[in-house]
Amino acid sequence: MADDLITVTRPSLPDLEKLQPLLEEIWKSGRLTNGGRFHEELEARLCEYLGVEHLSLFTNGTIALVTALQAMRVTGEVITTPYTFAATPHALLWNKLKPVFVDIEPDSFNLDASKIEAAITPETTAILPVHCYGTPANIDEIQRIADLYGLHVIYDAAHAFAVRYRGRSLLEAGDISVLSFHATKVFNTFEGGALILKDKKTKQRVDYLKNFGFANETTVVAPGINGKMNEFQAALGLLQLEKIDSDIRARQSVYRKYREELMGIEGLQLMEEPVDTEWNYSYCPVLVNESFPLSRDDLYSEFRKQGILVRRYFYPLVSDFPMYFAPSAVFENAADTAQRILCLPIYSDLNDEDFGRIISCLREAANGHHGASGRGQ
Ligand code: T4K
Repeated sequence: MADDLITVTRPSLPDLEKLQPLLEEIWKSGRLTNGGRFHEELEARLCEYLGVEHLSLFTNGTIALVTALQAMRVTGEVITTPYTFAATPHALLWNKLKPVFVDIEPDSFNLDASKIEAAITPETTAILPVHCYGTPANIDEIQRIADLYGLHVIYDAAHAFAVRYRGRSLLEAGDISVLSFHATKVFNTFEGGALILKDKKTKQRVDYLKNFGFANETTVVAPGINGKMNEFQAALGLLQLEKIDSDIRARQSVYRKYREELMGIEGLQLMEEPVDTEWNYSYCPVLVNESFPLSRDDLYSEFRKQGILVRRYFYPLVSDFPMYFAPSAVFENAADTAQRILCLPIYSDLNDEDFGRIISCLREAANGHHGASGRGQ
């Protein structure tokens, strides 16, 4: 394997010198966590930037998701997608909720809203869709169903930082949206996350829940968790926010270069940019179709041999994990997508040389000039 690995993503970081004065301030004040000045400032700045009214910062996206379900007092069964990262259904199990998986649409990779109603039972209290790869889920239809059946909608928007849909923040959809600021995300604070909330009262409840349930020094209103973002993460977030627009523009340009290159390669299908959407280009998902000479897994191995660490997000399906597996459950589109998906490297400073290596590997595979044996051999 080559020394100069290309990974599926690489975090964007601010100049280290810019962080130094903020760290000095933290050191001087001795305020390290529990709602310090940087935490408060980042909440305000993110609301402004994202175009939302209420936001609560978290130590990571998973704890934020666990807390969102608790905040909405979700019980019983929750309808969700099998085509997602483990954190989505795990957050349900942490709340002793039962995930009920519903298949995805083949093009958007998002929950198929037309199949939700058939999965609703008297125990259903919420829908937990994912805006997979930052592509908006079918928010109108999901809301219509939720209103009809009296269900909560909590969006796992871990991939959807800064995504705008029909001129508004996508994060306004549903009762709560959950963001991740993990190192691998478009906007990162090393680890981190946030909840986008509809009103002051819910924001207050969430702020209590992420601090063990403390409403004040002596009153604990619920068995909350420690989900607080610390001052280091928040200070870093303020610097990350200064360059987020240029980071997204750089990702867009990488994505569009992929589009040009992939148009000439039979059997590879790059995800379409969603319509009416200001996208964040967080992932570069490609379907490896039957007409491509190599199977998805052979292409994956070929990349790895050349030191290019592409990923199969999301394979295997979470519904195939032992804690969720139901032998009779078949999610046709999700299963098919999980077998064909490959996420190519995308990040803001992916340079021309590395991009060239990725494309050469794809071209060689397309032309049969590689070590792998090809389909059916
Ligand atoms: N909901 C959804 C839909 C999600 O996708 C996620 C997270 C969550 C909820 C939960 O949010 P958090 O609790 O994480 O805030 C990664 C991430 O760990 C995970 O955050 C993300 N989804 C998931 C899709 O991807 P892995 O196991 O693939 O990460 P890893 O360590 O293999 O990293 C992938 C590549 O990124 C590495 O090859 C190199 C690069 N990388 C990674 C890290 C951690 C870096 O260059 N620097 C780094 O520090 O899960």
